[in-house]
Amino acid sequence: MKEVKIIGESIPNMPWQARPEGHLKPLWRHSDNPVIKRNPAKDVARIFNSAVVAYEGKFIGVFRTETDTTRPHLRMGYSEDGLDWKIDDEPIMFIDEEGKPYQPRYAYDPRLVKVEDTFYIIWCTDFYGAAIGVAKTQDFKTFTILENPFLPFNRNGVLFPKKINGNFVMLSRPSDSGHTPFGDVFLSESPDFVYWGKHRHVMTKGGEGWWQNVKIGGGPAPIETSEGWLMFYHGVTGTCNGLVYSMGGVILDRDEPSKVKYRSRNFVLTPEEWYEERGFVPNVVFPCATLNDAETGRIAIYYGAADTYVGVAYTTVQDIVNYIIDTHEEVGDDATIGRI
Ligand code: BMA
Repeated sequence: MKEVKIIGESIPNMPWQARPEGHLKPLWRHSDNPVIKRNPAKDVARIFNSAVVAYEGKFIGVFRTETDTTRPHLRMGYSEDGLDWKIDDEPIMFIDEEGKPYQPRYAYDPRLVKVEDTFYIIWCTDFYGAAIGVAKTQDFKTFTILENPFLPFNRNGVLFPKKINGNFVMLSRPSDSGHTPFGDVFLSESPDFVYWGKHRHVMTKGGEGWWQNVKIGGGPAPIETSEGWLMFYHGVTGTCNGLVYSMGGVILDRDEPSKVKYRSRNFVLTPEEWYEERGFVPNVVFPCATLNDAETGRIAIYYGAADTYVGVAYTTVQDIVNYIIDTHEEVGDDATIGRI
């Protein structure tokens, strides 16, 4: 087993349960999943695909909430322990860069990432169709919407938690206007969070594993480790009963993250429990955030389950990185920077 370390902060009070005895898989689920159940807040029918961070000794999150209209929007939530969440009664109210109110028509699948002293929210927004929306906050009171980084159609914007070679780096998954039947992960850089370029292809769908043969999309913000950037992502396959969303694991090069170093041919989590198999959209696990403890190597993954619930799964950096290395395969242009 390779010795692997998380490079980053420690969160000693993050949620954690040890690997159950005899459990052989790379991830294990929180014993009291789902941690967010149906009808969890005022006028909210379902919360899923949501993002959390450690904040001032506690936990704070941006949640994909759906009311009885089923149109998604974002709300803040707060937790002492990262498991029991109090969700705001109202949506996040955004302003534009001139200070005027500016509400997205819909907002879903948020990621929440701290770079230097600023928290960025990245979500799927309406910009003449599905596209990446971005906003920033420093105090979780004022939320400023920034320029749309990319043209439509695009989803799964995932920001790296630190600048690389002086630039912000964001993954995304260019797509179409509907339930995209294709899609690879790309990377773009920006010196100022306004102009994005140096676009690169990171990874393609497919390979030995059928679970990711229709499309893939980035997940939580990548975790810096001594082996490279560890990222969980979703991979989708088609069946006679519709799409199935599983979770994969990949390690990207630390200095040139458009190069894939290792990628598991196996899913690391797939719908197996009732709350993943049954719900508004059956058979979906969709990771959007992790909490990581550099001191112990513990990782807690927050994932949407069946477009209805929030689940938590655990692993350690040592276990998951070694699993990805042991089961890795090279697919397409994984080994290149992806410029052609
Ligand atoms: C994707 C997104 C996700 C959702 C998934 C499964 O296209 O819309 O929000 O979890 O489909 O329905």
